[in-house]
Amino acid sequence: MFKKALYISLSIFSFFCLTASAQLKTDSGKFKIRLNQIGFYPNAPKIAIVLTNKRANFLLQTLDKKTVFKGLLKKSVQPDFAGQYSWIADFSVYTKPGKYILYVSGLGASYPFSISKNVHQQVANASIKAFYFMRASTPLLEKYAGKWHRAMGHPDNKVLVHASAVSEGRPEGSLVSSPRGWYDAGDYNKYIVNSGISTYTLLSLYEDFPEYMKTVKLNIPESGNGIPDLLNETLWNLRWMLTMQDSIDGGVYHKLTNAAFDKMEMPDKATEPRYIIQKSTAATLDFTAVMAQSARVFRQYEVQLPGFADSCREAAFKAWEWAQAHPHIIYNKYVLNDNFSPKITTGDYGDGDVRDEFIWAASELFVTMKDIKYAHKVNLVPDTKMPLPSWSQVRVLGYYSIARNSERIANTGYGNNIVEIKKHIVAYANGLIKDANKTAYEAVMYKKRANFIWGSNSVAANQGIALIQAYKITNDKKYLKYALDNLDYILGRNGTGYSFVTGYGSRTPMHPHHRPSIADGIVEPIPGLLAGGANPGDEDHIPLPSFIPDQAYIDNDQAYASNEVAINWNSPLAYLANALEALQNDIQ
Ligand code: G3I
Ligand code: 9MR
Repeated sequence: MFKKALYISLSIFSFFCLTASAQLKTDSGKFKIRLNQIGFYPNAPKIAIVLTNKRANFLLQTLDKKTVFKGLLKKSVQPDFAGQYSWIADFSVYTKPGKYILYVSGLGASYPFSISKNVHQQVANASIKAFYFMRASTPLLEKYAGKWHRAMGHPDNKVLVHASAVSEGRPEGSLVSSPRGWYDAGDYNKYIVNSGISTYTLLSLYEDFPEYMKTVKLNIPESGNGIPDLLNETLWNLRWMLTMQDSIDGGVYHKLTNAAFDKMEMPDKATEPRYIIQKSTAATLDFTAVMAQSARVFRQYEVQLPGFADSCREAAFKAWEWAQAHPHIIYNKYVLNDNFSPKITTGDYGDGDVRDEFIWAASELFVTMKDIKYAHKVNLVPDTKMPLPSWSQVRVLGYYSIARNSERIANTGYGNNIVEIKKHIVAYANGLIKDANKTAYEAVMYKKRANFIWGSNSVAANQGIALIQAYKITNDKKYLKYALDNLDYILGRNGTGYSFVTGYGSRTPMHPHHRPSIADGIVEPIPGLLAGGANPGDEDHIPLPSFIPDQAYIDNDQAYASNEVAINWNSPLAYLANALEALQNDIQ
């Protein structure tokens, strides 16, 4: 009976989906004109990608169909991953604020968009507010969460010590309290490794743009307490992270999790037992780095948060010592599950190579303590490689910190190395932008197929961060244009035609793999969340409409390999969107 009802409702659902997508295909201007669906800064570059096979005119029109600019499509220099050339509508010279559409004869009109100052302000704010919606251990009240208000889930004040996590004073099955923190993603678990880069990225947004970030108000419970809201939100996770350290030996647990992923239910219904799982070197070093960074950031808020910066610094020291003594404790789910029960089948964030974690942790301690001994403890620059940051590759996060704090550490005797690190960052950015304009979507993201992995949108956003670092080092405005191209990519100028941020754009994910968005009975998913993005890997085995790298995406709530959300994807989006808002007058 249930199955039959499910079948009928699925059929009706698929009918509507097919009808909707057929409609979109016939409404081909909306589908075939790919642009940032939010809009453009008046003085910045403005392009759209038009999927057509011949040169044509395009018109920029007001919403009441008045043509304000006319141009000719230009053919892309290179084809896309499917071998198709695209056509580019460039209307950068038009600068008058307003609401517009692009019209291409034979195709029709694009989605409407704005030309205005602060054009990304709302999506930028929402990308940080999204973290509030990810909070564990607290109810989300209507005055902050609007229609997405919900009951408290996961108090996490009685978390079981898993057999893998046993230590002096903490026998198996004993209880620890580890509340707060953000849910990692579409699941309800909390992982230190992924919290590391996510929290760092938000703190870095503050370190790079403190004056701008002080003006950003998010309407969260702490708003108005004298601390910028970005930092207030970050504190929610930092306070959780601090509880994940074993205060006796300084080691940090890899994760706090259920044994298996929860059903698609609301947080307060998901009441399976929670465990802290084995300490790991990666988690401990990521923790060291974030606590060291946090100690220097929150030093300025001593009045509001007496003692907090000191607690972070002490936690960082203890964690660093543990990592020295345990340099290769790797989280490996197979080893873990062969030796302990219950078996733990949630996310891994396992990383067998912790050399980059040592570099990052040492860099942050060096910058915070202004003490070169940390820079000498680990060879910070073993070679000239600059791997793009991700949860498993954190080396360059340390370099960004060194570069952004170069004045702070100017007298430590590390001088030439700082110059070298800055050069490497700039060289990396130069590599990213080389020939990016020749790609079919005129974006850095389009240079390599290999960018289209699980969480590909975070690749685009992290490339944007690298470009902004290069701008900060050189003051050369050209980098900002390329950073903006990748934001345009995320907001609609891409092979899927989606703006990947829930609630921001005309065609946005409606079915992200995100338990509250699935279970809350509200049509619109929680806003401000970045979907993982195009990924031909198809690890979830949900049939994709295409395996062409930049088109391999489906808005299906089971499709976790392309349509999940995650804190380490939202944080670089938050960085990129807010940084560009802060720098909007410099984009050329
Ligand atoms: O980096 C390699 C790349 O070199 C290679 O070309 C490519 C080809 O497959 O694979 C790339 O690795 C992939 C990696 O993601 C990229 O970051 C792996 O195949 C892929 O399995 C791995 O997926 C990770 C996934 O967990 C499965 O472990 C994602 O990074 C990671 O974001 C995701 O994280 C999950 C948590 O476990 C649980 N919570 C949700 C969260 C988001 O989905
Ligand atoms: O919901 C889980 C998501 O957070 C993970 O990224 C993903 C991959 O580890 O797994 C999801 O959980 C699925 C599980 O792996 C297999 N059974 C179905 C679960 C829900 O789709």
